[in-house]
Amino acid sequence: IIRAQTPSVPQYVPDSDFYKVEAILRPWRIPKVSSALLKMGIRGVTVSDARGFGAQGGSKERQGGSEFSEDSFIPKVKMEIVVRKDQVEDVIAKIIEEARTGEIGDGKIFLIPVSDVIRVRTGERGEHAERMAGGRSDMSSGI
Ligand code: AKG
Repeated sequence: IIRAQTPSVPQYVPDSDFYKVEAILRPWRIPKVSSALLKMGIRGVTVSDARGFGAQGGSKERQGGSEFSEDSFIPKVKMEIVVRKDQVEDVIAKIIEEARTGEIGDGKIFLIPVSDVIRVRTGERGEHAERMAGGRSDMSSGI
């Protein structure tokens, strides 16, 4: 019997085992986002101070005739998390839940396919390199 199946994992293009979730967020929301990710068992989060602007050109309100200037770059934090494909949607949903204010300037999330993950200490690759002690699999197995 062939049943219609709703894929639990969306068909990302291009397909990959791992993806980088790259989020440009409000700095003051970062503690909220990172502690929520930690609670879900996500380990391995990188943050960098960033400065940027989006469609508004860095201004809080659209102003006719206002020109872009370097001063318009607004402080943001770039958060980068590499996860398995099956974790992507949970991570994105959690970031939105914790980072969203509904106001202009909440930021953006990019999803980037990752060819491989290599742990520097051991040379492990792929699933072995991505997995971290204290991560989601350890939490669910009660370690
Ligand atoms: C933009 O430049 O598109 C903005 O969203 C500016 C507002 C902000 O980032 O606080």
